[in-house]
Amino acid sequence: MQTLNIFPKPVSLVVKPGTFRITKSTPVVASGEAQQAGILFCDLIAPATGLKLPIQRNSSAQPSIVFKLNPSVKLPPEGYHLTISPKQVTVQSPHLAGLRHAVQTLRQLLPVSIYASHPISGVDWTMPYVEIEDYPRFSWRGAMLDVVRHFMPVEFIFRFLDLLALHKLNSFHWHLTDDQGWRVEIKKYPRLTEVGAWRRHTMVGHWNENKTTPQYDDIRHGGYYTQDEMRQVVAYATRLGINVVPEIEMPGHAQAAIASYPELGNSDEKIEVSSGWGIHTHVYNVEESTIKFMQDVLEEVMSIFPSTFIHVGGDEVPKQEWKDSPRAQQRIRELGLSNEDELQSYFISRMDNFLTQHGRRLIGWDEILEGGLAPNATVMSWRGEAGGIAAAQAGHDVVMAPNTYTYFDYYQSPDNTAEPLAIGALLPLETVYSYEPIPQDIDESNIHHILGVQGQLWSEYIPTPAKVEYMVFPRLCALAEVAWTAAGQKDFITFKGRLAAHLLRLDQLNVNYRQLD
Ligand code: TNX
Repeated sequence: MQTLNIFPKPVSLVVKPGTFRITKSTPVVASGEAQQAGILFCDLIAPATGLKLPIQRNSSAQPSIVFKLNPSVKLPPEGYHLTISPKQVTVQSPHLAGLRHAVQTLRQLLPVSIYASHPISGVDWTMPYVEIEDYPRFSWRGAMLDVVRHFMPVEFIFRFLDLLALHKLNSFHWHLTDDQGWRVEIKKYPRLTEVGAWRRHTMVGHWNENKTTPQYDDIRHGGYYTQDEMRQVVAYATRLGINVVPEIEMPGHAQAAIASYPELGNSDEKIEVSSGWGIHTHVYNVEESTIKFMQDVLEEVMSIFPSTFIHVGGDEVPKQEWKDSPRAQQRIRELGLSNEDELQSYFISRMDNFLTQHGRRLIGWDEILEGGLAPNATVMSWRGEAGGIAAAQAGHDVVMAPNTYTYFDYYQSPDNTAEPLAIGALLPLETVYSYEPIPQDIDESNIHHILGVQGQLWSEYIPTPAKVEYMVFPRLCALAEVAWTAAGQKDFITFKGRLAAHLLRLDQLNVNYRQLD
């Protein structure tokens, strides 16, 4: 009997003696919406097995693999029930999301070469008899990827989504705009990508070593995603059970947009798309025309991304330009506000109203709390947990993304010299695993506001997909378990053992993960 290593660890798992064998004539039985899960299963096992399993609507007598949407199975959201017995594999869930997670579990029950990209001969495609009941602890299980500081080709986005789904993560936060580039095609404002998607060159080495005489390479860098490509990404993600949350930064991290449309800025200074790192001083002005511009952008963004949540950034907004600008000061008075923090809140509130009117929900980094939180806003808490706690206590939803536990751009080992260049700090695997997303100081009645947890990959020092994989894995495996598995079921020692076996799957997929210590 093979060792069982379902990842993240399921709620309950009972193994029985015996195995179920998949052959070329094993039918997959699914009807209605459940067919989507059946097709996903067939598609995912086809490359390694070389099998094209027949898909049927109705059950037949022979051994078969059945996917069933069953509203009477009582399970929390995204839960599934899986039984493998001599005659039948049965997957049941009240929701399609649960059936999709079960597909990933089934794949993990097969021999590890199921993850190969080409047919492997001489393997018996068997799964042990099991009884599994499984559901996630949190509804937001996310990963953020910054494709601005370094552009990532769309093919890699598909691969990244595959890897998220494998870990039962369900939210892909796509950081699409920043000082160093604008990566979303917006039909109404073509200069955002004609100008804003490109920078002349890029800083070489660490920002700390570049403060006096910055060094740059001589390579133009950039790229963007067309609306068609982004729609393909959304479709691909949906099929895997992943929601794509786009992020359009405002009112800071705006230099690429201001370089494209200078009227969005606060001065006549000619600025370029940034080539360096750190917090930038150029922010949007708060003219009505700029608010309209951002809402036009959001309108196109909403037409591409069906996600309820739309991320508007809101982090790291230096207030100096607003302090220095007579126009911004006049706006503060006109709007009856008392300071620049409130001006930022005003900006975000206008977006909150706009998104709410369109049936969407605004989410932003915890700085959106500073001048007063917009009424319907959800907070992503990155500067530790304080912002998340304050927001939850005030009755707002929260996604926990504290840098101290979830920033995968930090070093993985205290011995930096043996590691590729990173932004700094230290975040070892064990620290990620130890994270408890529900802080002690939240009242019982507000705990439900903690939607979940998310890992972040900022890409200042991450120029290639291979390095993304190095920084993300295996830390994302730990985060997946933080997000899925009940706190009482977690144990780092046994996790590490299971992880070693799980990494064999990533080997088959040629994931460039960091080796375990
Ligand atoms: C802070 S986290 C930022 C990013 C940087 C990151 C580097 C956040 C909301 N803003 O702009 O890339 O630190 O770790």
